Amino acid sequence: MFRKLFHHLPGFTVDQTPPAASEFDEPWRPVTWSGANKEDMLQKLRALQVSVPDVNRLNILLHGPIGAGKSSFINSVNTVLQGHNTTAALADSSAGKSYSFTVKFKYHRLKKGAPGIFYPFSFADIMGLEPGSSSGVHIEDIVHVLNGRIKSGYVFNPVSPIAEGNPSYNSEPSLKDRVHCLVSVLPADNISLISNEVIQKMKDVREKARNLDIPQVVLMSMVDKACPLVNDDLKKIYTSKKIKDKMKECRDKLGVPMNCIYPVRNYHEQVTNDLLQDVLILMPISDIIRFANSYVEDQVYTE
Ligand SMILES: Nc1nc2c(ncn2[C@@H]2O[C@H](COP(=O)(O)OP(=O)(O)OP(=O)(O)O)[C@@H](O)[C@H]2O)c(=O)[nH]1
Ligand SMILES: [Mg+2]
Repeated sequence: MFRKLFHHLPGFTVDQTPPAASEFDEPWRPVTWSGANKEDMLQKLRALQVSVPDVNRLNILLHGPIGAGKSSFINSVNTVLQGHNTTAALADSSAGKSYSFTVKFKYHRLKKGAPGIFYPFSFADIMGLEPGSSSGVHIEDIVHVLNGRIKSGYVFNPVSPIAEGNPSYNSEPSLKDRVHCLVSVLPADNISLISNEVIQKMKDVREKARNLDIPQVVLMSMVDKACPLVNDDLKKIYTSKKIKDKMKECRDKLGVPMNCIYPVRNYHEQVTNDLLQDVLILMPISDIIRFANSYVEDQVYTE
């Protein structure tokens, strides 16, 4: 306003710099948004066989703050694989919730065409990490899950971790019971609001997984909420500066390299599949499954 009024006066120079662009000219990570690429990724998943005969299924564990979109991601994987809307791991839409909806530990199997046939990988999400030591899931419980000591169906107790002797406690876990890839989920629209305590818990879990050599991936959900450009056109995911900034925030908070962070838009309102959304979800799934498979292979063949 001030500039507008006085810019004609001698000695008053107007800043001619154009406003910073919100987009890069070229995507900084290549994506092939075609139906053929989607089919190719789906075909590889359909053909997948676990490299180790004793491991019939790859176990993928998702962890992260309450409402980060963990259950929605599992539903999204199912939706992409089935080609239609599903509700395998119930997600909760109640606004502003401060408790976690997912309290039961369960690996969700993914149906593969014919009845009774499942993909050789499954996903579990762990009850949201909450600030304070007396709420949310205990770090000891997460470590038990990583080691395969907690059986499917266990309901987490926020007061105390599982005890030996509990019917859901597996005292002799083997490679097939362990977690084969750990996925940390952060919401793009809210990263800065996540408490340091929750971030520290996530880093602790990551460190425990690292000690067990478990491969790790970070998913950044809610990209549509974080960036209007991406909300309008998902193809702008790797040209949006906002999204790259949010990914850098994830990198700095968790201390992970950019190349293991994947932005996704979960299925949560739509009932029909969208090609762009499917491709963006299939990219991390393909890598997660590949990392998990090579982890079990390494555990057996390099010992
Ligand atoms: N716009 C948008 N909403 C999403 C996305 N992912 C999840 N949601 C919504 O966010 C809310 C929380 O998602 P959930 O999947 O229940 O989150 P969660 O991490 O499983 O939460 P807890 O089990 O409570 O720890 C739900 O209302 C979802 O519909 C996304 O990518 N974009
Ligand atoms: Mg959940």
